[in-house]
Order: sequence, then structure tokens, then C-alpha cells
Amino acid sequence: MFEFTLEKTSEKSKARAGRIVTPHGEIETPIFMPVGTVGSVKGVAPRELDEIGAQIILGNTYHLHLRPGEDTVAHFGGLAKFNSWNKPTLTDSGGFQVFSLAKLNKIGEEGVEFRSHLDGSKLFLSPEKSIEIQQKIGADIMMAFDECVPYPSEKIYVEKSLELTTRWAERCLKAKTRDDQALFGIIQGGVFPDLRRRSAEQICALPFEGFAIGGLSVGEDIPTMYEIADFITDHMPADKPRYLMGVGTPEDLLNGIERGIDMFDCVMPTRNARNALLFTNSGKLHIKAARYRLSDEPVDAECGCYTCRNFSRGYLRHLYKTGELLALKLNSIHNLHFYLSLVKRARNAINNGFFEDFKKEILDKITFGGD
Ligand code: PRF
Ligand code: ZN
Repeated sequence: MFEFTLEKTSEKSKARAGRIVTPHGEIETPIFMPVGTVGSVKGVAPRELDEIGAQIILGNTYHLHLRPGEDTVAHFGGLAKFNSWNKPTLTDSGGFQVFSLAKLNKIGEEGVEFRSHLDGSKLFLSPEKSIEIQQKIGADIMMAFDECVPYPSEKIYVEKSLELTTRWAERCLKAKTRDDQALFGIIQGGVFPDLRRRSAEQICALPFEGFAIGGLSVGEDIPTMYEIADFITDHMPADKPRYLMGVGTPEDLLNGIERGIDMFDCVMPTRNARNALLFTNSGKLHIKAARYRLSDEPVDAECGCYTCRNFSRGYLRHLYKTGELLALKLNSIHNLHFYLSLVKRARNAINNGFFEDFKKEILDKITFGGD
């Protein structure tokens, strides 16, 4: 069972509000998906994710294959049972992680040979192998196995790569045997509009339940990323969910939503939280800073998260400076709440016809990009 319903499209931009129904529950879009690489959103328990407003979390095929292994996850009844989240999950196919983490990968028609980033052992991933692993992990949404080319890359290489990604996409669809999981295709093509268009046409002609834009936020400049995303959504079907992979800052989310994107994932809120960098309605806040030593204010007076309702900046600074584990948890709860509340407010604004004003109001107050 997998259904996407488009509930509202803005009259002033491509922003849309929708709903996805999966076997583990519903997702209201636009949505941000917290990253739980090895099956856990670092430092945050499922009960806390619930309170934050998370609706779907992401796991990685590559990491879960290495540890604990897909058979172990399957033994426990799949990812959502294994980690007691019991709600919708998505697994990335492993392609991107192989290219970004593993060493010495050899790419061929058949798949990718690489060495584990943990112990250097030789491994092989192919479209068939990725789907086999993802079916054992059992997430509600699986991703096609793709090649995410580095930036910058020669146009001829990007062209060959997107054609390979299309052939791999067809093989993923053939390899899929479970019908209680959805499979999303991934559009590649680097920063070349003609190649992006070709990839979108090829991938979107295939019977996927949703479509993702891969290969962005890999080093290109931000205006280029927005331009490409804007261009591609015009070549994607309106009646399927659209997912911009690995993006991004709060500003990127609002710009993506305006361009017709429904789903996002990024390590930024959790990773930044662990580095004491917090997102607030008035900009970024470095909680380590000495100026917060005696601050009895919350991180963000407009935020309703557990952290902001209960703790002062001064206490959070102290926790961080003394290396307390609680610092990582409380910071992560706040940042994830900020992201989930942002997409929730964006959804409400779309439904009530004022998304573009909402976006401007948020971005006029702050810029989240850079540092
Ligand atoms: N492909 C896959 N996962 C991804 C990406 C991609 O291109 C990106 C690029 N930003 C993030 N995660 N499979
Ligand atoms: Zn907060």
C-alpha cells in the first residue's frame, strides 16, 4: 500500500501540500526526514522523535548491510520494529554512501566494487543486491541504486553516468519482489540542464512510486542548485512525491518547497547540534560562546521544543563545555524540532494560500546559509 495525494498547489509558486500513505502510517508533505544512518537518529529516542513531530526517518542500506547486516534487521521484523520507531521509514540505496565513504570503488555496468570504511574488506553492490538488502531491511520506501557523480565532473562522464543510472533503475524495478514497499527512482545529470532533462524523462517514464533528485548539494553553488531543482520539477509528474536528496539548510528547504519539492533529508540539524550549532527563528546560535555563560534565556523564545521549554542557554552551554551526553540530545531535539516545525508551518501556509509571504518573512529575518 502506497498512495500519494496532492492536496493543494500554491497559485503563486510550485509549492504543494500532500499526503503519503504507507503501511506504517501517513506522512504529511512537505516533510523533512531525520537521518538515522544505522537505524538510530543519533542521541534521540523514538518517543522524542514523536514529540518533535517526525513522521518518517531514514536509514542507510550501506551502513545497515555492514552492521548489523540485513538478515539481523529482517529477523526482528524489519527496521521500524527493530528500532521501535513503528512508523514510516525510508532507506537510501547505498549508492551515494559507497561513493562518499567507501574507498577505492570500481564502477562497472554490473555494479560497484568497494572497500568497507570500517575494516577495508571487499564488498560489491549492484541494483539487484541493493534491492535485496533493502527488501530485508523492509522500509516503506526504498531508493533505486544510482551513481551520484562528484562535482565538478566532465559533461561526457555525467552523460555516461546518467545513462548507467537509468539502466540500473530498470534493473531495480525488475529485482523488486515485495509489493508492500514503494520504490523511488533517482534523477541524476549533474549541473547540465539538457542532461537533467534527459535523466528526468528516462527515470520518470518508469513505474516508480515517487521520484528523487540526486546529485545536488555536492559542491555546486546554491543558486545553481535552486536553478536545477526548479528546472527538473517541471519535468516530473505532479501526481507522485518529489524528494530532494541530502538537502539542506532551512533556507534550502523553503526554496525547495517553493520549487515543488515534497521531501527532504539531511544530517545538518543533527550533526550541527552535536557541534553546538543551533538553528533559531533569528538565525544561527553557537551555544558554546562565552556570552551565553549567564544567559537564562531559552535557545529560541519562539520554539516549543522540550529543550527550549526547560533549559537555559547558560545550562546548555555548560553541558556542552563539560562534554555531557545530554548536550547532544538536547541540542539535537531542538534542531530537529526547528526543521520539523518549519516544514509544518510551510504546509499550513501552503494550505492557507500564504506560503510565499511566509517564506519571505522567515528569510527576511535570517539567512541560514554559510556560517
Ligand atoms: N543519490 C543517493 N542518495 C543521496 C544522493 C544521491 O545523489 C545525495 C546527493 N545530495 C544525497 N543522498 N542515492
Ligand atoms: Zn527549541
